Amino acid sequence: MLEILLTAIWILLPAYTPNNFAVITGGGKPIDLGKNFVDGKRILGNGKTFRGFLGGLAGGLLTGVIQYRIELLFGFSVFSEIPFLSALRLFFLLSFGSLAGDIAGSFIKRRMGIERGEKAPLLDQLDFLVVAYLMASLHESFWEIFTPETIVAGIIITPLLHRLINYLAYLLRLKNVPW
Ligand code: CTP
Ligand code: MG
Ligand code: K
Repeated sequence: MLEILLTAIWILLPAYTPNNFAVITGGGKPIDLGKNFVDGKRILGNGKTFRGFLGGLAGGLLTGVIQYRIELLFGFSVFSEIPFLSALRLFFLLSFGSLAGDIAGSFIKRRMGIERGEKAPLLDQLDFLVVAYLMASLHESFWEIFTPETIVAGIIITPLLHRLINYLAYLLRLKNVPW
């Protein structure tokens, strides 16, 4: 049980860290270029920026590469089950999927009339995860690394971890609100 939880967290780290890196690197030109949707509200809002996206992607890739090194160093294999370049493509899919899911979440929030930075329970915590899973499932070795148990464990544990991590980011004054 604990092993499944820890494995799920380990596998999902390249999907978790992009949003934290985005908080640090974000700012500047918004991805929606400041434009409104047909409903007169912003398409995505100022919380989704190119710099945040690119920093997040770089951060997710870096996380995966470090994890791969740690596995080789300490002699266990989750990602190192597959060759490095193949793992690198999986890190990309997890990070990119995470950021794309976060953008999709903002799009939905704006359509629901929820302002940038306002919380949307469950949506905020699962948007990035669902799209990260979908993107990762495009990888040929997806089922060598993910199991149905780790996938379900990820869905259960992520909202809890998300709250914990955002609260820490808030305490560290990286975020203005604890969600
Ligand atoms: N961020 C960014 N670019 C992204 C994602 C995040 O610049 N693609 C930065 C922004 O500074 C954002 C912060 O990370 O404010 C926190 O991300 P998030 O909570 O997803 O954004 P919110 O500001 O809460 O906006 P939204 O309501 O649209 O989720
Ligand atoms: Mg937010
Ligand atoms: K979000």
